[in-house]
Formats: sequence, C-alpha cells, structure tokens
Amino acid sequence: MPTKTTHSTATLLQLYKSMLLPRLIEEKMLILLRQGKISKWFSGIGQEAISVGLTAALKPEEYILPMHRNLGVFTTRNIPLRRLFSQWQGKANGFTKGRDRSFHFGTQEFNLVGMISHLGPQFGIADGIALANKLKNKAEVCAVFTGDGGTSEGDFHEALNVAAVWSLPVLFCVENNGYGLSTPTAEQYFCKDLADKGIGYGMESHIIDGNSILEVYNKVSALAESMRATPRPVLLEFKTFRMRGHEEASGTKYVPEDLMATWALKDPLENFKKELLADGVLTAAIYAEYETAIKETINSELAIANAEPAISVSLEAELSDVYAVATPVVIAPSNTTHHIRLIDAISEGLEQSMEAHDDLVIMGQDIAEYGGVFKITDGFTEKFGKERVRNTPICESAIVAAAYGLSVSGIKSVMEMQFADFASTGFNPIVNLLAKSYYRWGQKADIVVRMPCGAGVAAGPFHSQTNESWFTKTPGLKVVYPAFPADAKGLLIAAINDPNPVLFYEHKALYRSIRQEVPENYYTLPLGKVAMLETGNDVTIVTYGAGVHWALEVLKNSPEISADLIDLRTLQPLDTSAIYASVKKTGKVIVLQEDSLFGGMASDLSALITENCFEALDAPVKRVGSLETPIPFDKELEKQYLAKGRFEAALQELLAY
Ligand SMILES: Cc1ncc(C[n+]2csc(CCOP(=O)(O)OP(=O)(O)O)c2C)c(N)n1
Repeated sequence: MPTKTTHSTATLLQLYKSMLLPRLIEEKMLILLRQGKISKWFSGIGQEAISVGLTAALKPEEYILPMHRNLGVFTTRNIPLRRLFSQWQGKANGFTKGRDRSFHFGTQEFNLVGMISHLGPQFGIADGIALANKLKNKAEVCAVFTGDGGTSEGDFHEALNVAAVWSLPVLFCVENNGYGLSTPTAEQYFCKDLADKGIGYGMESHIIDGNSILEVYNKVSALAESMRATPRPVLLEFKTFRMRGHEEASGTKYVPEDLMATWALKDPLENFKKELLADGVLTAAIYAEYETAIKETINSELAIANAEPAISVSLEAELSDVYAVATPVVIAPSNTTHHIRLIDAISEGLEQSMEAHDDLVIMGQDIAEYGGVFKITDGFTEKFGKERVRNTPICESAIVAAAYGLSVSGIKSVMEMQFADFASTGFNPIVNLLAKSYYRWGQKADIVVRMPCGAGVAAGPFHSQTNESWFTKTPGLKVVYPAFPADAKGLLIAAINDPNPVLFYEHKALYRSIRQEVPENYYTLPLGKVAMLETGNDVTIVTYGAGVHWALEVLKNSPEISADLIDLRTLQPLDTSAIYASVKKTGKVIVLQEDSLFGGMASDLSALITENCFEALDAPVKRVGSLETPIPFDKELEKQYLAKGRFEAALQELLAY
C-alpha cells in the first residue's frame, strides 16, 4: 500500500485542492440557503475524502453513481461549476431542465449516473453498467455509493447478490456516517460492521477510514487496478460521520454533542492540511493562493448561473420529453407464413431480435438452459450463449435496475418476468427509474419487460393477474398487449427496437390455444395502433388480450350483432382517434377488460369516450370487468370471477338501451 511519501507533491496538492473545492462550495451554498436563494441542501461536509479520493482513484471513463452527499464526485469529475449552480437553481444550463432537484442528476458527458430518491435502485444500475463492461471486454470498474441507511433496502442485498453471482466489477461504497436521517446505526443494522455483510454474499470487503483522503485514494486505487484485471465485486465500508443535519433544515439536535466534538477533530480537510503543512508540501502561501482562486471561481461561476434566466416554461417541451423519440424501424411482414401458436410467435420474434441486435441481452429466472417456465427461450443458450441469455437470481428489482445500467451503457435488453404478478417486486425501478429517466435527464431506458399474465389457467391469486393498469397510468412507460400470434411477433420486435421502456403483456391462456398464420421474416408492427377485427354499425366493442377472444366468441354465436370490434393491441400509447371514430359511427360502446373493473383501462377509456364523443353517444358507456376480488384458484370460482361470463348479457343490455 503506497504511503504519503510515495506520492508526488503534485498529487498530494491536487488531492488537497480537490477536497477544498467542495468544502468551499458548500460553505457558499449554506450562505445562499440562509438567504433563501437555494431551496434544499444535503451536506457532505466532513465526508469529502470519500467522494474525492474515490473519484481521483478511478479513470474518468469509469462510471460512478453518487448519492446526495457526494458533491466531491461531481467536482472531481471537473463538471463546470456554472452548470452545477444552474442545476441547483433548476435552470436550463443544469442537467435536468429544471425537472429534478439538487443531486438527482447524471450526465453521460462525465460518466455519472444520478440517484433517484428511493436510493436502492442505484446499486442494481451499477451491476448493469459493470455487466456491460464485461460484455464489451472493457477492463473498467464501476463505483456506486450509499449511506448506512440505504444498506437496509432490499435493493442493496439483491444487487450485491447479483454482482457476486455474476462476478461484476462493482465497488459498492457504503459511507457509514452514523445516521440515516435521524436513525442511528444501532437502529439500522445489527451486525458489527457493514463490511461484514459482504461475507454473506461471498464478497471481498474492506473497512476504510473515510476521513483519510490518502487511505481512500490508496486503497481504492489498488483495488480498482486489481478488479480491472480480475473482475469481481468489492464492498467498502467507509467509516465517517455526518457533521450536519440530514438536510440543512432538519438540524442535528438528536446527535450527542460529544460525538460531534470527537468527529470534528477528525475533519478530513483540516487534518490533511496539517499533515501537508507539517511535511512542507503545503505552505501558508500556497494555501492562501488556492483558497483565493477557488473562492473567485465560485463567485464568478455563480454570477454566470445567477445571470441565466429562469427556465422557460413550455408545455410542448414538457410533453415531448417523456419518451425518447426514434424513427421506428419499419419492416414489412413477408408473404411466406407458417401456422404457429402465440407462444411460438413470441419465441420467434425474440430469437430473430437476438439475431438482428448482436448485443441484445435477455435476462430472467430459469431462462437459460431450462428455457424459461414457458419454454420461450428454449434452445437460446445453445444459439446465443449464456452471456446473452442470462439466468438471474430471484432479484426482480436488481435485474430491472441492471437492465437500466445496460441501457446507460448502450445495450438493449429484454427482461422476462417469470409471471407478470412478480413485477410487484420490481415495481419501484420500473415506475420510478425506467419511466422517469428520459424526462429527468434525457437518458433512454431501452428495455422490454416481458409479462406473462392473465387468468383462466386455474393458477390462483399470485399467478393470474393482468396488472397492466399498474403501469398504464405511469408516464414514460409503453404498454403492449397483443391477442394474436402475428401481432405478438411484430409488436415484440417493434418494442425491442423502441428506445423506451415497454411492458409487453403475453396472456398465458392464449400461449398455446391461439394459432395463426404468422409471417416468417423479421418484421415490425407499429406500436399505438388498434386492429379493427370486425366492422358493424350498432355498437363498438373495445377490448384487448383475452377479452378479444371472448368478444369474438360472442359475435360468432350472435351473427345478428353488427359491431366494430377493436383490439387495442397497445394500451400506452393509446390509439384514441380510431376508438373515437368508431364510437362516433356506432353511437354505443362497451369496454371489456379482464382485470377487476375499478381503476382499470375500461374506466379511463369510458372517461375519454364520454369527454370526447358525448354528443355521438346513444347510451352510457358500458364497462365490463372481473370481480373486485383477488383471483381464485378453483376453476368454477375463477369462471365466476372473470368478466367473460358477464360480457354477453352486458352487450345485449347496451344494444337494447
Ligand atoms: C425508499 C426510501 N425510503 C425513505 C426515504 C427518505 N430518506 C431519504 S434519505 C434517508 C436517509 C438515508 O440515510 P443514509 O443511507 O444513511 O444516507 P445519509 O443521508 O446518511 O448520507 C431517508 C430515510 C427515501 N428517500 N427513500
């Protein structure tokens, strides 16, 4: 381990200056906060050695995922201060167009991925970035930060586990600063040191004095070098202390004074300064020069940020920045077809996508040699290898976040939820990380989450849900729900080509029961377009998924009903113009969904139709959905639960209105 004497004077002074910069910025920000010029501040005073030492030890191209106390990461990556100041004032020259606050930002320009408030998803993102590095044969590490409080989140455990199983070169950096908001560490975890948690994952871990810049710099430099040569995750616990409140407004009343006094003596900046002065590396004159220069820079950069006008409020800009826009790849279906099941069509679309995108990665539980519980990826490992067809531990949340990490690194991925029901354990990163990413910092989340869903298979409350409405209401997500093999294949290929996060619903009861002629080539169908399956004049039936087949059955048995039958195919974005045109023609509409009725697609469709087609309606919009109960296991109970049994009567009632 190198010591102080093995570093050049230039390196030592650079490390000192790099710590002084965030300290002086913070001191300035605290003044501005008191003057009401900035709104919220999370202080990293006393913890600078960790951010600065680690960032200085890594290469600029290596990704770092900081948290709310890591100003030193941003400054050591040399982000122009004017841009940081603009970010904190919500101005355009920041990194989030005024859409996200203080440290919730990342920038590809500086290889930084910012946090979301939920803390935990950061860890899984680091896994994804490290995986991308491995897949691209890049000898790079990735570092992710958390506080002691964040280590209690399930995401922390999932991400460590995944990184260990996959030997990912991630530095998991825990800044143990004594408190998580007001909660002391004794109420946060029960092991002696947080570093001990590495043992449970078979992971190397180290305790580092987080208030010693040289210890941080030396140990991280050595570890990073070794991890580049031998990729593996390492858990680092930096012992330090939070010298100010959780955020400035919350104070530190609950922190014992003697603890504060003890740690004040361990101030990383002051102690390093003393050492450097004692060794003659730093002199009073050099110090004065640094301080003056940094303060001048802060003031002049702040003046530039202050002079920048407030963000201009544009409705159009807001609405157009929710989804990444890319010219869709349009490939026509071939005339050569074969008669296959829905499940085969999905498998074929996936396989052809793996061929079309040679870096596309599929991740999911039991999807490799076993072929997935539905056998959709059967034979894929032989063809594409285990690196691209990855079995995952049962860690939905970390894998969704890892998929995002792959996307940050420019790699597309498809994640298979074993059952759509289990998306609940990956819910947070889907709705908070993936969905909001493009809007927050222009970073696409190029991910398809496959969702085997639906009832009618006597699978009970936890393997039968069709939970699309958990996601259709979240801006930033696309939701696709095909009912036929040819649609499923073309829409899946389009979803994989789309740069946005897409939830792709596949109904289990249709997997093996619905067959169709399906084009054999690699082709796309447009997202956001309905299919008009039947045309008529008396009523419009709007449905999707299994509902389409229920409606077709009723129409087949009642040829006297003249109906437009609309298969939505995509729920988000929604093809409203096709729906409105039909309703305006027929004057009556029934919306059928498989999910329990309240709060589902049918409710919003009903509201939209009422608002937009009221004058054309000859009857109230009718909604049909399943019962307001969990989904029962017994076949007869399930039959009673499902909307199917009530659809025909509701349709007749509407026609008779
Ligand atoms: C999932 C979630 N729960 C709670 C919070 C509220 N919260 C924000 S930061 C924080 C404390 C974090 O403590 P720690 O990880 O130790 O980091 P520190 O602030 O001490 O640096 C809490 C409770 C949150 N943001 N996200």
